[in-house]
Order: sequence, then structure tokens, then C-alpha cells
Amino acid sequence: MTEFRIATDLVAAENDKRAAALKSEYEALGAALARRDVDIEAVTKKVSEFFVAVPSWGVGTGGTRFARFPGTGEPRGIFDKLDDCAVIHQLTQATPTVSLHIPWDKVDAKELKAKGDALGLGFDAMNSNTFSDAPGQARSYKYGSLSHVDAATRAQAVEHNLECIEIGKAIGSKALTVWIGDGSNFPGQSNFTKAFERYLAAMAEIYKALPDDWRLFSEHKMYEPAFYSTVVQDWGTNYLIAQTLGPKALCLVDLGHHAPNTNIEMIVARLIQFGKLGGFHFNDSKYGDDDLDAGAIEPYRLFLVFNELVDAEHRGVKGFHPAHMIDQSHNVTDPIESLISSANEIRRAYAQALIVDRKTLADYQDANDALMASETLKRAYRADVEPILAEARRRAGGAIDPVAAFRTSGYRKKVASERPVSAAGGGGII
Ligand code: LRH
Ligand code: MN
Ligand code: MN
Repeated sequence: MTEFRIATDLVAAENDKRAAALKSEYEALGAALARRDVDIEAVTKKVSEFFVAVPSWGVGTGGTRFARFPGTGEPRGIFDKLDDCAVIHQLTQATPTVSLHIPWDKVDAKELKAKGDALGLGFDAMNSNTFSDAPGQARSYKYGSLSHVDAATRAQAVEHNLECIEIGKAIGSKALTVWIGDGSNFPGQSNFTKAFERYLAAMAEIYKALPDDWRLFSEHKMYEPAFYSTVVQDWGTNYLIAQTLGPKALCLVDLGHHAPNTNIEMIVARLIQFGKLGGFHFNDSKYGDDDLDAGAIEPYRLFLVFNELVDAEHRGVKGFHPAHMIDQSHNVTDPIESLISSANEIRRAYAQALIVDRKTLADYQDANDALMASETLKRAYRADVEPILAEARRRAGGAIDPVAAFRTSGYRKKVASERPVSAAGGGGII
């Protein structure tokens, strides 16, 4: 029996207030979509089956390089974090898994599994951390990790990744995400070729230790913390990594890890075409790796990414099952509310992409009708699919309006009385 952190009666009472309005809005949308030959029930079913993982590190208040302003009732450790993740899933019914970061979330794996089971949560990809030094660690990652010039430092970084796989095996994860901060701040500081050779050799050792039913995701990022060069800087390098390592190695696309104006949806299409799209870290950004809430800045771009995913689904691309994960940092909002809203935005983009008239779009493309091709996408994007999202949540036992239900529940106030205020202070949060 799943332990619920928010009383189910409260969710039901909140839904009762909104059920009649939702019913009529859902029917009206159903009728409008039927006129376009779209079956609302089919879309609602697909949306209900679409899930995205919450990052354990996202439920605490984030920070910048300059400061961190803690919120109230912040999780004290991974068990509190899992409680918060369970609230997000209870209300959205869209986030049944959590992605852990080691060593931040390192505790006894059996206890992790038991806590996850009690809350009805599973575990998505494990994330290793060789971009900062853990207390007591023998060698520093100040000058790199998997690509470090020193073999013993590289070996330590490999060993850490193997430990992440072991923890992941014990809790039912099936993937490891590797993001490294390795790079350089000055021209000449690092030999690009040698650094990448060392990285590939280290990753090959990790790949060798990967169970058969696991996937290894490498995550590229253009810059930061290194500001002149980065070892895994873009999707081209990432593709080379995945291609060199083997079939279980795939590319992870964090939406915030590209230069402004990069055509990310096109990168997604390319990786799909060549069988190397592993998954996503969803978030939004204006300038760099801003880690803002999904859909907060460029919802149309999120839709265009999903348009590629649905196109692949529609074409029946073999073995296509990218991992959907969120990677955000919440500095000015309640992290639970931001993650609830982000999960909904991601589902919204999916629902809108599902109602694109693909046959008509293909015809316009073949006829070189640029205007009408664009209009065909826009028509789907402009549809207000909120009733579909709300109905999917309601049917699964979630909340019609999950942020409102969260606020009414008083959850944050309750945990604030149990959890001491955490330290404010300088930055250092990536
Ligand atoms: C790096 C990154 C990566 C880390 C996370 C905390 O910027 O996106 O995914 O694991 O942030
Ligand atoms: Mn990321
Ligand atoms: Mn990032």
C-alpha cells in the first residue's frame, strides 16, 4: 500500500470543486478535436502513459554562483527528498520515478529501495558526480576527472561511476548518466585530443561494467564550469562518444546545455535518426544553463522537441524509448510547485505534439508550402490541451489543479515545522 503524504480526502475534495467545470471543458475540447479527426480519448490515454523523472536535487532550493537563499521546510536528506517527490507524483500522476545523484544521495541502498517502495516511487537514471570533491576523497577533481592527466585520478573517477552502477542495481535503476565538468579556462591549458582520448578510455571502462540491460548516457554541455574549452562540449562530440563506446551508450540532451538560439529540436532529430538519443534533462533557459522551469521561457521550443519525438513514435522508430528527466534549479519558487508545473508543461508539449496533423504536414512539406506547414504546427500548438492534462490526472487519482491542491494541503508548512532551516550562503550549486 502506497503511503500518501497528502490526505487522499483532501485531493478528492479539491477535485470535487473543479469536476463539473472540467467535465464541460473536456467535452468541448473533445468536440473541437473531433472536428479535426482527433480522438480526445486516444490523446488522453497517451498522455496518461507519459512519465517524467524528478531530479532528487531539484526538490531543495537551488542557488547561483553568488548566493543561495534557502526556503522553508527544505529536505534534510534523500529520505525527505523522496517524500517531496512522492507529493509531486501524488498530485500530478506524471512523475513515478526519481533520478538520484551520488554522492549527494548516498545512503544504504536497501533503505533507499524500501523508502521508494513505501512511497510507490521507482528510480530512473543514476547520476555520478566527479565535478566536485566529496569530503575525504583521495584525489581532487579540480583539474578534471575522467580526462584528468593523472591516471590515479581517472581511476578514482571510474571507480565512483562503478559504485553508482552498484547502487543503481540495488534500487532498480537501469541507466547511468555521466556528466563531467572537465575542460580548461585558458588556450593551451589542455591538449584537446589527449584529453578526449583519456576520457574515451575511462568511459570504456565504465561501459564494460554496465549490466546488459542498462544504458549509459553521456551528457554534453557547452561551457561551465570550464570557460574556454569543455571535453564533452556538444552533441557532435557526444555522438562520437556513444558511437565509439557501443550500442548501450547513448546521448543525453539537457535543453540548457547549448548556445542560445541553437536548433535543439534538430539535434534531437539527428540523434533519433542515428539511433543515439538516450534521453533528456528538461528545463528552460534564456542565456545559458539557467535551469529554469520547463516551458517557462520558450514553450514553443519545448513543443518542437516533442514534435520530433512524436514524429519518431509515429514512424515507429525501432527501440525508441528515450528517458525523460527534469533537471532544474529553483531559486525563487517552491521547488515542489515548480516541479509540478514543469511535469505538466512537459506533458502539455507532448499532448500538443500528439494532435499535429502529420499527414497534412507531410503534404505541405512535399508541396513546399512553407506557410501552411508552419500553420499546421501552430494550429496544434495553439490548442489549449489543459482539460486533457487535468482529466488524465483526475482519472489516475491525481489533482485537477495540483498546485492549488498542494497549497491547500499545507504540506510545506507542515514539513517546515519538522525540518530545520538549512544554511544560506555562497554559491557553488551547478
Ligand atoms: C550539469 C548538470 C548535470 C548535473 C546536474 C546537477 O550542468 O546539468 O546534469 O548532473 O546539472
Ligand atoms: Mn543536466
Ligand atoms: Mn546543467
